[in-house]
Amino acid sequence: MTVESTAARKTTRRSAAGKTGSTGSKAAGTTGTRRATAKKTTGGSEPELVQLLTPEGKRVKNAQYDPFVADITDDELRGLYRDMVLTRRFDAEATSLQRQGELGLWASLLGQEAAQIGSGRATREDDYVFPTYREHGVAWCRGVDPTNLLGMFRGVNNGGWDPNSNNFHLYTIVIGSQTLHATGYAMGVAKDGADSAVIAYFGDGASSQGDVAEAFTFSAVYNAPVVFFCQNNQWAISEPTEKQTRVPLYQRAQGFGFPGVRVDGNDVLGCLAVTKWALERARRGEGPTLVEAYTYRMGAHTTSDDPTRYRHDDERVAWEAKDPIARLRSYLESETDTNEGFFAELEAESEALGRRVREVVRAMPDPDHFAIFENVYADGHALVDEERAQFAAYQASFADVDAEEGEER
Ligand SMILES: Cc1ncc(C[n+]2csc(CCOP(=O)(O)OP(=O)(O)O)c2C)c(N)n1
Ligand SMILES: [Mg+2]
Repeated sequence: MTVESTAARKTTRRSAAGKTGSTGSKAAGTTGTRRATAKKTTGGSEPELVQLLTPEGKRVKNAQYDPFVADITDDELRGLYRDMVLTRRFDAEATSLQRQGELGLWASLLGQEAAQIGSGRATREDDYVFPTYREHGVAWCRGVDPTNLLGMFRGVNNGGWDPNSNNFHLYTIVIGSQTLHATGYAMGVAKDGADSAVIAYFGDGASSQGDVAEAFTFSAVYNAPVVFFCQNNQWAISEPTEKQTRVPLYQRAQGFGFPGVRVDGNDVLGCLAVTKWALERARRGEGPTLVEAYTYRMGAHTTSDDPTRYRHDDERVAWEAKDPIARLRSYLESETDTNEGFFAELEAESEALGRRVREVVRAMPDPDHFAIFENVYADGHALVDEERAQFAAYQASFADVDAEEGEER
């Protein structure tokens, strides 16, 4: 039995006895009712976690998933490390840019680098990816220039890249809806007779959405070649996972008739292997898979959020010991011939990336203020015309003020 499941059972006993335990809901400052503290293991079997690399950087054998990473070279391992370091650096830069007023908002992926790089590197060029708004690491793997991710967060465009150039769909803010887009796309892939696969990213919170349940049903009955990659980062803004489910999320798949697996989301090798396995099942026509990457959102939900209002810092500190980048570094240092020069060069490359991101963002041109009205209906609409006129009058009111100020001077 895992430590986690032991703790969960103890808490279940405590809450069944009518006492409040140290649960997520208590940490959130709400009263711990029996209903709110119902544990996720109720009704499900004990959670199993696939892990190929421990937090200490030790390789663990796994008969089922080892074959999917058996031929990985030391150079490729260094490549995964580089991906994670550069993604984290880019993410930190974007957070700073928001604090400097250069971006309106940013959703950090801090802590989720292994889940995203492992799964992203498992995809093939002809696969199609449907992300949420936090998949900066997956975008990196798909070859989307990171600066293209920033236009929407700066408010100067509605996306910033052509989805079909990299088979990486635009970021989706409507929680869970991309799982349906992915399912429909995957059904189309199957009809075309192609052997590519589709992967849909979503979060633990999104798992409660009707769209996700519909996507599970449709993909199962149509045997669609889609992988549902759920990053369980333990929080949906301020809601803990306990408020989303009574069983470990990966076990939900069973009820829909396809396999589910929980992988250590901070283990890049594990995520790579499990996602490759799931994508290959899809390619062989064996239908959907649910992968639950068990990870942690180390930062705030977005730059508009303050997690100190609803979670204890000791939780974050505990997850820091499972850092995805540190564990691969330990492995590289102890098990491969990776030298200090590699890490030093990567540091310089990170700095250069940060500089480029700053420069590109600051140089992004402001959009035409009226463009938004042109992207609503193909043939125009009376209401949009009315709103355009109202906005034009509003803009003109500033021209009057400017003129008056000019006269005073
Ligand atoms: C349909 C819908 N409902 C509510 C929201 C507001 N919202 C934005 S993010 C979020 C939480 C999502 O949590 P999760 O799925 O766990 O993803 P995470 O942000 O943790 O990556 C919510 C409720 C939304 N964007 N769309
Ligand atoms: Mg979440």
